[in-house]
Amino acid sequence: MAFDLSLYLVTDAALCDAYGLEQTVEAAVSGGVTIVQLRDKHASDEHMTAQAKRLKTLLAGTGVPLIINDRLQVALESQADGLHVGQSDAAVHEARIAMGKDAIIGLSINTLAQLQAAPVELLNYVGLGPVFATVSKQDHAQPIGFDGLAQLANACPLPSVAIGGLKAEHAERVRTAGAQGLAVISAICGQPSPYQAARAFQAFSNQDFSAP
Ligand code: TZP
Ligand code: MG
Repeated sequence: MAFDLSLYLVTDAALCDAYGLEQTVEAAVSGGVTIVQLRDKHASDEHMTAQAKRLKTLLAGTGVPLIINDRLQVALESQADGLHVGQSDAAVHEARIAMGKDAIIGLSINTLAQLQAAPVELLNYVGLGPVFATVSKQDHAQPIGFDGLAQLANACPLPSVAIGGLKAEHAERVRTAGAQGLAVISAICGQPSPYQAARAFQAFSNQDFSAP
């Protein structure tokens, strides 16, 4: 499946609770989100698989892929479009073999050494960050700032998406640093209007929002 990293929504169960997970995703996609990652550090595989199946149905026909954070079994059972793994998560090799050549597989990267060690031939994109410190991820790695982002994005042979404390007003600087898009949790999840929150990212970008 073709994918566009321009505005990458990562869900958070607690933050999405008020508005509803499916309602948040639906509104955010109407507002311009181009790719969705279901992320839940606490749910059982069964619960997450059921949610993933509902999101798959909701996203059908929109061209917006569904990526699962960490859980290969959930991705397989829900027939999600891809999997995103962190440095200490399931092996990329295993995921590629299990999910096949068309799956979208992404890896989180925080340092140049991690980028150099990444199996880029098995990946479709990388997540670079955190750009800023954030309360949305416990024990996140050292923030890299826009300079670190630029260094990693420019050294990276794959499309990249920046993450960590990003808001609409950062869209321009992220693109200037060389990343294809912004990944966000709290700038959309838990906002009074996830639709307006997603739209705000386009207002801050005076360029075409799609990946080059
Ligand atoms: N990985 C690095 S930072 C982060 C993740 C999942 C959380 C991003 O959340 P927010 O609210 O957009 O800062
Ligand atoms: Mg992880």
